[in-house]
Amino acid sequence: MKPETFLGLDLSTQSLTAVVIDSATGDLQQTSINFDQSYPSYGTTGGAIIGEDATIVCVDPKMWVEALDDILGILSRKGLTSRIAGIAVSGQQHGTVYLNAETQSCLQRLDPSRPMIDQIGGIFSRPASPIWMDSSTHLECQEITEALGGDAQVTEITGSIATERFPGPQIRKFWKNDPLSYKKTSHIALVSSFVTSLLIGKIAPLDCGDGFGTNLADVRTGRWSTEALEATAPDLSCRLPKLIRKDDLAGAISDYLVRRHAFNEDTQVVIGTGDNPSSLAGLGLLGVPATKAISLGTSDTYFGYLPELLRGERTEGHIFGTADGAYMLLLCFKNGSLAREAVKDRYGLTWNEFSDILLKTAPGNNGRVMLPYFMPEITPLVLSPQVYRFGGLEEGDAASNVRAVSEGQIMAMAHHSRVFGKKPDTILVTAGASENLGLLQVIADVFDAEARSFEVKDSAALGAAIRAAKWCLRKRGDSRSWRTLTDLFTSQRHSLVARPRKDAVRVYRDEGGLLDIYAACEGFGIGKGRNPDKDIARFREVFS
Ligand code: XUL
Repeated sequence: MKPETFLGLDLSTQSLTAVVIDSATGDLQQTSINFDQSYPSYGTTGGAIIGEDATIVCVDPKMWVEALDDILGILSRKGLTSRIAGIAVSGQQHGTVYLNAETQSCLQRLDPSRPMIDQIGGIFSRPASPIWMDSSTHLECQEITEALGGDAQVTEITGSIATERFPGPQIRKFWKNDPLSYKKTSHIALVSSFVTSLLIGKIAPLDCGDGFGTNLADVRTGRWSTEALEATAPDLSCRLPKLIRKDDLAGAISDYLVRRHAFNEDTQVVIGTGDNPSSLAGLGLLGVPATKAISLGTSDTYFGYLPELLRGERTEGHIFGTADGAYMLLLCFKNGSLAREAVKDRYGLTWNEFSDILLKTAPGNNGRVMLPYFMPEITPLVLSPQVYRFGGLEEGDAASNVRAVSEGQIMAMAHHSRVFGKKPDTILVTAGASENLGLLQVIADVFDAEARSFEVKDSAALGAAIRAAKWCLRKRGDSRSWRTLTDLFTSQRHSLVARPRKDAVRVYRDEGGLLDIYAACEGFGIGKGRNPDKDIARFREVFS
């Protein structure tokens, strides 16, 4: 039978998910492996190892290798692999994998009768991969910024200010702290290109979706930036993968995987990308700038499509590339689901009870606001974790804390997303917490926009499968659009919708409303503003 299905693999923070789609029938099958549960010997919590110094967060990349071999084994035992025509990878962004000169030859000599992990232990020149949750490179960010001439210059070239979790500052720190291991490193991969390399049995290129989130590429040209590379570490260019502007072929699947997991030898592997650019494709938002997306996963992200680069100075938000060769803008909040979970668990609630509280309590929380920095935060930058409570928010009051953590998170998004300009009319909500109707209602009210949960929970894995499908189908002369492909896998499914409620919108968005109070609290919390108590008192007079 002609291979007709497409596989998307999403290696996210906590799990590896495989989505297999059939472009003829619209069928979709999904399987996941949770890292903490399946690989306890790697000692991860939530898929990561958080150091005593909470700014240091890493993973042993061998865990990802095991997970890949295992998930492909599951697909093979289900009889799915032989029909797969194309594969693409979505990876948690910014994580780096350090590989030595043996890598390529080792990947080509793998024996299909043995697990991958037993044969490739020797390719790593650094045992730990720093991941996106790491924020230990503040000093290196300052050094890079100074070398490039300031925040505005770094943003103009690389699309973001020098950012702690990005590969540039991470590589600089590695080179400074361990120059010998840096010397032994022949290839530096990102998570998406690393997993793609394992699929094709050779060093894979990197796409601009992930490549722009490095502080190393020039977003204006789509090439590695000589200035940024020089500001980062010596002889870096020969260690980085080839940078590719938009969807393209990475290579054919390796012989090892054909024989080990019964893939068809014609299976094509399309270039991988980061989980957020992949989600953008999966959500059907390529070419659709008016609708924005919120992903409520381990990290919360707010993102949208940009047909062209933003003009003017900016220090917030990150520019990444997209599968169609354009751009997206993204804000990332580290205290996402783990912060919500900390509050839920503190009061012994279920997710349904959490959602019910949000649906039953009053928007605005009578001026009680939380800044939920349970761990270091990315937006705004907070390196020492601390939970701030304002307006007399008592720690013992479960309902007020549930509302405060949710409003605090969503208002942070609304406040910082002003960098996008016009507010959206519709927001698609994806990832784990998108099933939570209470959170959807807070999003709708704070943004004054319809909030709609996305039908497929892992839009990043779906996006990867769609990227594989789009590339392979185009080669066969089938030019179905991104939107048509997404609709094929989503339009029959159920989705939750929350519409903005006029009175609630006023509480947040009128002058002196809770969004203004949030801005004052955040300014005070990060040491850049005055005490917000008087503003909160005025808010209560007007809105309570
Ligand atoms: C985005 C970011 C996270 C990771 C993990 O900049 O750091 O969203 O991609 O999902």
